[in-house]
Amino acid sequence: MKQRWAAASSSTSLKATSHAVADTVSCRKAKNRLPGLAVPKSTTPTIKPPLTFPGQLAQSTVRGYATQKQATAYIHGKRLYDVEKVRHDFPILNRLINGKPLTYLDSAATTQKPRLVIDELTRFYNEYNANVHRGVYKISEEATAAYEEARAKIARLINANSPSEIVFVRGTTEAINLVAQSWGRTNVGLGEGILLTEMEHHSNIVPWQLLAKQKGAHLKYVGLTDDGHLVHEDFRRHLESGGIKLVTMTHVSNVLGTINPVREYVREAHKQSCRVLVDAAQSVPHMPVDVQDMDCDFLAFSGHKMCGPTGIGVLYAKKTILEEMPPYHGGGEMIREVHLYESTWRDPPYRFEAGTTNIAGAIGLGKAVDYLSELGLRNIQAHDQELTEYTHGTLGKVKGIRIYGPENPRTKAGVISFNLGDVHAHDMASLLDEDGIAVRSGHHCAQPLMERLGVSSTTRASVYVYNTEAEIDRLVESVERAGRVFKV
Ligand code: C6P
Repeated sequence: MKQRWAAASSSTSLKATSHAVADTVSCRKAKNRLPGLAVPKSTTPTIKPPLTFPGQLAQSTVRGYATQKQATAYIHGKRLYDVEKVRHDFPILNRLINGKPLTYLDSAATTQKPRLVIDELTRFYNEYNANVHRGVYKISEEATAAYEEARAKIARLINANSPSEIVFVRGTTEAINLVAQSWGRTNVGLGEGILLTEMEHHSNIVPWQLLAKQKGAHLKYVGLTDDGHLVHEDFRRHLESGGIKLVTMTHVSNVLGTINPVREYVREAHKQSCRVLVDAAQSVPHMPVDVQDMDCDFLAFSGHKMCGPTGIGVLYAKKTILEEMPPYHGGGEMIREVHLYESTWRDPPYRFEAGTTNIAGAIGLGKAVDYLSELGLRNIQAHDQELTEYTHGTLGKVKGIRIYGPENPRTKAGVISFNLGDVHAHDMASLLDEDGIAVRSGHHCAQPLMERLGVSSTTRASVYVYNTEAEIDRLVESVERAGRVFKV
C-alpha cells in the first residue's frame, strides 16, 4: 500500500499536514439517576437543604448535599467503576464502522454524549424551549431556572466560590479570547510580557499574539524537556526577569498528556504579582479540579470535551477580577441601562453573556456535570490512568513505535501521541479507520509543539470513561497491521 500522505521527506509531510483534514444535574428526581450507579453509603446525604450561592436564581442541589464540602466529596468520590455499564449510556458506541465496532479513541478532540445529555436537549426543545432572563411566563422561568442551575453545578464541580464566577462562553477558545481582549487590553501595556509554554494549543497562543500586537507587549515561552515536561528553570527565569503580567498555561497537554503542576506555578507567579490563566480543556473532564485550591485567576474549559454539547464552555474567573473587567461583547442582556451615547453594564457573569446564549448547551452541560459527578472524577481519572498505562505497555512494544511525552504513564493523562517508523500520521489514522478505530492525526492545533518535537504530525489516541483494554488491544493490532502494510 502506498502512503497517501507520504512522509518520506519532511517537506512532503508538511504539505500533507497542510492538506490534512482540518487539523483538525438536575439530580432532583430519583428517576433521573443513572441505573446501577448508586450514591455510596458513606456520602449519601441524610439532610436535604438546598445548596445556594449568592446571586443564584434557582435553588439547586447536588443530590441534596448540605454543604459545598459534601457536594465536592460526592463529585470526586471513589466507588467501583463499571465500564460496561458506562458504555451502555452512550448510544453511538453501538455503531459499526466498516462492519467493525466503533472504537472511539479521540475524546481529546470531543467526547461522545451519554443518553441523559441527549435526552435533556430533546426535552428542552420539546417541553421548555424559551429565552432566559427575559420572559415572565412559565416556560421561560423553567428555562432560566435550568440555565442557572447548570451554572451552579459547574461552580460546584470546580469548587468556585460562587456561580457568579462562571461565565458561559462557546468553549475554551472563546474563554481565552475573552480574557485577552477584556482583562488583557486593560491590564497589559507597552513592553510588558505574557508568559506561555511551548506545549500550548493554538487557542492559548493566538489570542495573546493578537493582544501583544495591539498593546506592544511581548510573549515569552517556557521550554520543554525532551520527555515533554516544562523546564521549571525557564519559568523562574522569565518570571524573575520582571514585567510579566500574565502566565497562561495548559493544565494537561492535548498532545503529550503531560500534567503540569499548575498549583505550584500559580504560587510562584502570584509572588511576582502575575495573574494566571489555566487552560483546563483537557483536565476538567478527566480529573478533580479545584479552583480555590489551585488559586488560579482564570480557568477555561469546553463542554464538548466532557460529555456535554458543542458550542458551550466556561470561563471561570475570581469574582474581584471579573468585576473589574470591561465587557467583551456588547448587546442585549449584558447591560444595566442603554442611552443613545453610552451604556452601563450588569454585574458578572451577565456582563459577559451578551445576546441570546447557548441555553440548550448550558443545560446539556449541566446534565453532563451530573453524569460525570455520578461516575466520580477520581474514578474517571483512575480509569484513564489504567488505560494509559495499559496503552504504554502494549503499544509501546510495537516495533518502530515512538510515543511522545512523559515516559512514565503514571505521570500523564490519557493522551497517547505516537508515530510508527516514517509512516505519516494521516496514513496511520486512515488505516486505523478501516478497522473502525477513530484517532486524530496531524498537528493537533499545536504547531509550535510539533516544531519542538521535530515532527510535522503525530497520531493521537485519547481515552475516556467508555474505553476498554479490549479497544486498546484492537488499536495495537491495527497499528501492527499498519507496520506490516508500510513495511516498518
Ligand atoms: N483541542 C484537540 O483535538 P475548543 O475548540 O475551544 O473547545 O478547545 C480548544 C482547546 C484549547 N486548549 C486545549 C488544551 C485543547 O485541547 C483544545 C481543543 C482539541 O486536541 C481540538 S483542536
